[in-house]
Amino acid sequence: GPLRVGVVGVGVMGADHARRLTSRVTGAVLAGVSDPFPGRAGAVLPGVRVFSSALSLIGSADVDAVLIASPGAAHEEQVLACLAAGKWVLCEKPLTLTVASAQRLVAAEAALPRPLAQVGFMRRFDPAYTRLHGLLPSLGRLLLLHNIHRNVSAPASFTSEMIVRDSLVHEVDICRWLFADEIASVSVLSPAASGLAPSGVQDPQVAIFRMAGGGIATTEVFVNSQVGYEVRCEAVGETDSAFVPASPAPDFLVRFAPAYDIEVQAWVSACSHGFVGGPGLQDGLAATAASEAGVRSLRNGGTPVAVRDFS
Ligand code: ISE
Repeated sequence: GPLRVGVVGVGVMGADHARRLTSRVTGAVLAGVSDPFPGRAGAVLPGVRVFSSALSLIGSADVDAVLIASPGAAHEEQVLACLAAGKWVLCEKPLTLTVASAQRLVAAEAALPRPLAQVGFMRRFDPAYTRLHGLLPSLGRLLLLHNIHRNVSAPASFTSEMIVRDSLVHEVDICRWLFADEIASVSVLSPAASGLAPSGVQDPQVAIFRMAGGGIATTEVFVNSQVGYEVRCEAVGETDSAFVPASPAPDFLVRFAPAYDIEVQAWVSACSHGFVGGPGLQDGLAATAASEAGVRSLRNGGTPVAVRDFS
């Protein structure tokens, strides 16, 4: 029968995934949802089954696979519960907020007969990014990446640190993937803050990643840009360049709808065939290590901070 998927956390992202699972994804059914706010859970879709907690959903005999869309701080306990129960899991980014926490997940999965977890770095599934990845061999050795990542606005609760951990983390993963290399050090600079960002929030930020092999990636991340949801990526090689154009969208749910659809469909299909593909816990750990360095750099006036190497 179809893969029975439970969704943990139905904020903006989890609610979108719940709708995706019931409408556009084939081979899966939505087995139920959980959320700390039960009213929000029940309101996601008519007739949806609401579990009283994340752990009761994960432990349910009616759930084969779990899509975790709770905040990052809740992920460790929930992913560990999935691994202990032998459930497939797709965990939204950021995997965890600390390296130690991500390492516990990697260790728990390594003790299992096979990997069960995928991390929600959906840009790897976006058609424009996939195309750029495919063009890389024709650009000569990759030297530089230039990224722009703008949101119209962020919730008032979105701190300077979250700009690194929740937003910039996408470029962290994309740079590791496109360079096929690890990030050696991170600098996060704070230009003059926009007066339209909440007071005290360093927005925009400019990040510089030095790759272990010598490449460099620059990223502007500006989450209260007012302008639109704009994500671009230009790759500069020795002989040619290519880019992911900014395709105008109001927000990430719209801009990356195809990426989320392809990601979740690929996950469902893989689990149904007994494996997980896509970015895994090791990628989540590497991203958390880079974010940790980024947060430290941000606090230290943009000085480069070395990234712990777990490759
Ligand atoms: C959000 O969590 C995302 O993942 C989006 O892709 C990103 O653009 C946004 O800045 C984050 O808050």
